[in-house]
Amino acid sequence: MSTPSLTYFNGRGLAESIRLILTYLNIEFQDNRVESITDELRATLPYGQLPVYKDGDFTLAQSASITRYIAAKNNFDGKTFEERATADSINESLWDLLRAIFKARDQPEAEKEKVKAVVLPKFLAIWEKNLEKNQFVAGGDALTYVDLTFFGAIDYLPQLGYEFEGYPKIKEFQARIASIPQIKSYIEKRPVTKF
Ligand SMILES: N[C@@H](CCC(=O)N[C@@H](CS)C(=O)NCC(=O)O)C(=O)O
Repeated sequence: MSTPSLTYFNGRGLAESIRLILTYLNIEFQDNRVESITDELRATLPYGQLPVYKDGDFTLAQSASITRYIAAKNNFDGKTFEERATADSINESLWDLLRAIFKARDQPEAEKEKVKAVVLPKFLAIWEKNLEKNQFVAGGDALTYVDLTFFGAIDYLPQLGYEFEGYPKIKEFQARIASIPQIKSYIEKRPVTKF
């Protein structure tokens, strides 16, 4: 069996959650980090964009779909319909926040302040409440991929310029995931990137 490959730019962006899931699952993968999308590469991309995941003859684009594919293939997407749907729902909420943050990057300062003062606290409060009730983000009795995507997003916030305080359950969760041996070792070794 060939080693799967993940191709993205040299940054966390839309690919870090995929890297974290693969790392947690101890799946060896080629972490291809490109400077740009050459015409040759673009011709192989289903939507002309990155990330792209290749697993044998199977090529998959769209970051959230890649995470779900890897999770489903490795029984890491939840044990019940409800757990899987909750994982999916929270995963989407992470992207709602990250997309708002990415969009604000090219906007006037007031837009970034709005994300800081309104959008970010809204999501953090919801996720904090969830973790007051549940040990795992999707609510079951074991980790699922969304624990890793959630960790990836929370852990990314300071690099994106959004520090946060006052959410003890989220901080506790972040520390818990960061201490998982393979995640700890990955974080220690991963390249320091601009984005
Ligand atoms: N919905 C897609 C968005 C992919 C996307 O916007 N990729 C960007 C990088 S973050 C890209 O490839 N930009 C280069 C280009 O469009 O030429 C996903 O989640 O994978």
